[in-house]
Amino acid sequence: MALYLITGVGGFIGSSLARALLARGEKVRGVDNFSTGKRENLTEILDRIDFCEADICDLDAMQQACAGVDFVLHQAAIPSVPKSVLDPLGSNRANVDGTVNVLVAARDAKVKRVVYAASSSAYGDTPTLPKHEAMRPDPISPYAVAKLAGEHYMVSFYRCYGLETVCLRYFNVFGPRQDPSSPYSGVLAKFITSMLHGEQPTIFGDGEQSRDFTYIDNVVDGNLLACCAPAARAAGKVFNVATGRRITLNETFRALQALTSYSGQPNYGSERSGDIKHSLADISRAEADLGYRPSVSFEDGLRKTVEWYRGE
Ligand code: UD2
Repeated sequence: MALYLITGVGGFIGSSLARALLARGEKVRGVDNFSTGKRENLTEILDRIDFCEADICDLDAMQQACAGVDFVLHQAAIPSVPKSVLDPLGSNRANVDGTVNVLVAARDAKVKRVVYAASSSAYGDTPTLPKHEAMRPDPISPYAVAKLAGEHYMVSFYRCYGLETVCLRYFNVFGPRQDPSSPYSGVLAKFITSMLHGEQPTIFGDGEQSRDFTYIDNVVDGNLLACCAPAARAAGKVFNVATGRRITLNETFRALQALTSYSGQPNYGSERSGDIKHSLADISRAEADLGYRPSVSFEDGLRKTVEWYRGE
């Protein structure tokens, strides 16, 4: 049994990781400042995790949180392209300063490995598809820059201090518990909840932008594999975690029409600043070095997610 620290444990991804680890009989400690995470996500597991309400920018709190920890799953972030365009300083503070704090605390506590929630946004709008890890990053939004800076810090802490770090570039994660309520929420959480309520969703742009939408269970698998992969294959490296298929927002809307019985049409608004047009991952590196395989397809994940929001 190992002790895992999850930063951002109240978030959609962090709380899913906590559930999966508890189900495997592992010990979980978690921190969250509830800036984007939610207490409700922890309701039925709070008595089984060692939880501390703390900000990752608080170095003392991170040092306490890292004491005795084997693995850190660093998920805490302000995860939004448009929010970072409005508030680049806030994005930098949480996503860069916070990450360096976590790394310093993990290094000093002699944690075995840190797995970091990196972002597909690092690739930017380069025309080459699929995106593979050897490509030169070309971030557009402040969020993408901050997430990429976090990756570089991860690699730097491996090179300079020998702290084993693994960066997982998540591609548009979706699934149960993703918060639909903020204007900055992920598109699928927003679309599903509005369509289930009979409300018209808004597509920013022409809807022909595409994403490699990745169901949460695949991301959980990626994290668990990243913790146990041999250091020679994983430490100091960056991996795409995705499905390896892309779908446009227009296609997604039609798939959701069938699943939610929404009969209206989308409202088309103006394109969002900082957005990228197409995103698709090459997942061969994660397959080869981590033994990663996406176990849940986009269609199955979408169905499970709709069922969850419907309360089934
Ligand atoms: C980026 C990253 C993703 C993750 C995420 C964190 C890319 C390709 N992906 O996601 O991996 O790090 O940031 O937030 O950079 N949209 C609508 N209507 C809405 C909401 C969104 O049309 O009501 C559009 C939006 O303009 C975009 C697409 O849907 O074209 C996806 O938007 P998103 O905010 O769900 O995720 P994205 O791609 O910014």
